[in-house]
Amino acid sequence: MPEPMTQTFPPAFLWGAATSAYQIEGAVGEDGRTPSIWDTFSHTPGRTAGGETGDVAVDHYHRYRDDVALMAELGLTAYRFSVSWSRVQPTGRGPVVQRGLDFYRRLVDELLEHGIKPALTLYHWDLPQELEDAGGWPERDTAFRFAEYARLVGEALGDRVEQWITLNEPWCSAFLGYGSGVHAPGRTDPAASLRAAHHLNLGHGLAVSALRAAMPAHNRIAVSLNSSVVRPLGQDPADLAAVRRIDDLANGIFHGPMLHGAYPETLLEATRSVTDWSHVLDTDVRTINAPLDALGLNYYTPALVSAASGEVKGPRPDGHGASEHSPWPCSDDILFHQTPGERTEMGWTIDPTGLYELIMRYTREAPGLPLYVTENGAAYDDKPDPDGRVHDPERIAYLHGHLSEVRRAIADGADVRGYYLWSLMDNFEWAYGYGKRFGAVYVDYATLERTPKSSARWYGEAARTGALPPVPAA
Ligand code: PNW
Repeated sequence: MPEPMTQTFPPAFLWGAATSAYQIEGAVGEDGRTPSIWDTFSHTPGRTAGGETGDVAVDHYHRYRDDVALMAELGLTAYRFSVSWSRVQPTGRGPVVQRGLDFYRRLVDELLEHGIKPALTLYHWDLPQELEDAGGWPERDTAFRFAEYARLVGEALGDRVEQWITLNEPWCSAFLGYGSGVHAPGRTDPAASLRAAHHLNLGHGLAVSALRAAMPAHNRIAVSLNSSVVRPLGQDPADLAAVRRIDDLANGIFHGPMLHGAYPETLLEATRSVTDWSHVLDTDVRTINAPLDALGLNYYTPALVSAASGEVKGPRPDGHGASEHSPWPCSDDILFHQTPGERTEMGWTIDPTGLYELIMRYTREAPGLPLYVTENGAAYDDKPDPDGRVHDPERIAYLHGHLSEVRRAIADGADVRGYYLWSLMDNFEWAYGYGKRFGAVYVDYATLERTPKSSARWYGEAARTGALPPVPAA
């Protein structure tokens, strides 16, 4: 049977957009906020493209009302944002700064008034610098600090935010932050990256329990993982073993303890040369295994790997930025390849079936757990036309392709409750600075004026009708 012309979604499906605090807020020195590791990192020469920082970003801290009004005008029904830890608890410990918390209360109230469901991420990579100075995520205490911060935010906003996300992409925090060093804090120590991963897990588990105690029982708690789709270049056993290793390091290291109550044995074995895992205490995995109400999947592109036949040195094309240090501990015998096909400005291959595979995998591995696509999107070199409009047919095609796969997964039995496109508007793309535009809304960085791209209109129509509009001819 041919595909029906209109692809409809369940009536309660959430049509959202996502952002994160450091990427959009600016106002880094206001209302008591202190530096996070991303302030320090972006102000360190050579760390970000052109030395760009989030000092002003897109000034969302001052423009949030207009931004919420724009979301409502477009027709979005959900918005995923993150809280800046050092705005709320500047030293990473001790009492809250009320002015910092108030910003998020105002933002949430504004969203609710416009009928937009907030989804709050507690940690999107901006650790208070003071906690990094005390050792950061490789230190066990950071997990306890995170749980306390989670409790404070839960107590303050649990009455108005129902959807909570503990961590965003702990893989990036651990392995780009402490392994390859392309993200803050820029450390390059494989053993520290593995300890960081465990303490992020532990912080997540402790935070889930802290939130449960601090909030109304009907609130839902999730985590957002950049779960990778890892494919073998060939079919020989060495390539399949390479897939296994990278799958353990990308996925199993988080969803093992979170969803199945154990780290994969193969992961522990493969990393023995850098850690004996003695930082994992007996009861930790039980703590991390705290029941969740939903799982967030962030998806951009699949990975394609093979066993290396010779010695490999230097940066490798794994799409994780340029560094001589690999984010993958104990994996110098594995090669990353470019998946064939069209790519976005990030150099990431467009592969919507990967999203289907990912959703179906978690449908099998975490039966009964509702799924959300908490990030998916593409960077393109968008420019306004002479008339000021911004046409981005590539992004519409990207969104259409991926949303079609979400719908196919739902038709095949997956319980996907919503989709958050990355990102609402152009913003600070971490080490790449402002050069990579992921927004559905264009931002003119000279004036900070916002202009919805044609993809924002297209997506808004999908949100309003619950079905994918046709893709305009390019
Ligand atoms: C995610 N990688 O980042 C983040 O959650 C967003 O803040 C970010 O803007 C977005 O995706 C686009 O990059 C990632 O190297 C950064 O695999 C790097 C990787 C994955 C996700």
